[in-house]
Amino acid sequence: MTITITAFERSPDRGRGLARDMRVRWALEEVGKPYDVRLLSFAALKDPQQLALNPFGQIPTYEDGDLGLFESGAIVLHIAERYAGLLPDDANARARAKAWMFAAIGTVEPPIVERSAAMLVERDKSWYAQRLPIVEDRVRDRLGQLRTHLGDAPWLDGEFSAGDLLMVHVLQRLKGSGTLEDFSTLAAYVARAEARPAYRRAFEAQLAVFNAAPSDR
Ligand code: GTB
Repeated sequence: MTITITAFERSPDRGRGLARDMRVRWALEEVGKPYDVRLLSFAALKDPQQLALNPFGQIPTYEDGDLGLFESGAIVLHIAERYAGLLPDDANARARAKAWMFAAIGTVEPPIVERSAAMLVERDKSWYAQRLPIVEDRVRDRLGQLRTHLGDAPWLDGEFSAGDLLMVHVLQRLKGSGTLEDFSTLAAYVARAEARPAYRRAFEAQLAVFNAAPSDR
């Protein structure tokens, strides 16, 4: 039975690989598992069949035989636990890699998403000029702490792991804003991950979907 994941039929990120199916594609490429993709419109995300897989009506979902999963972090963790290549064998190193997965999603991603959301929906609000620097500072605090931890190391804890995969995907949302670029070691960390063949394959696959979508551009 082939693994099936879901993704946008036309991603709002315009093929930049920022939607969360990219994490799952990348993880599957890292462990060498082929997968099918069911492409969905925004409306189809709310179909009963899709809500049975993800009650929040979002991509990505993951199906493998009897197993249906949602939440990109849980899906990447499942892939990393089931197939070799994304978690170390040593029990303590494995636990630390999982801590980095949670840190990416639970500690670093929230201020980055808050910043994106503020820029998207609060730009015309009276408080925007006051609020944006506050939100931006929260992001920069986290990036500074991450930079201190990373130091000169290539990855967060030894070999590349699922923790790096999620952290890099979280950081990518800041690319081109100037914020990530101000933290040159983190920008280099992201670039190092993007050079991985598995990342390239996943990126090209999601880009091909966007390029094939009917255009209203
Ligand atoms: N916590 C969930 C997870 O990690 O799986 C969050 C999943 C999620 O946010 N999915 C979004 C979705 O399905 C797509 S990825 N939204 C449709 C809906 O809620 O109706 C989020 C996303 C969208 C667009 C960009 N972008 O344009 O840059 C980046 C990220």
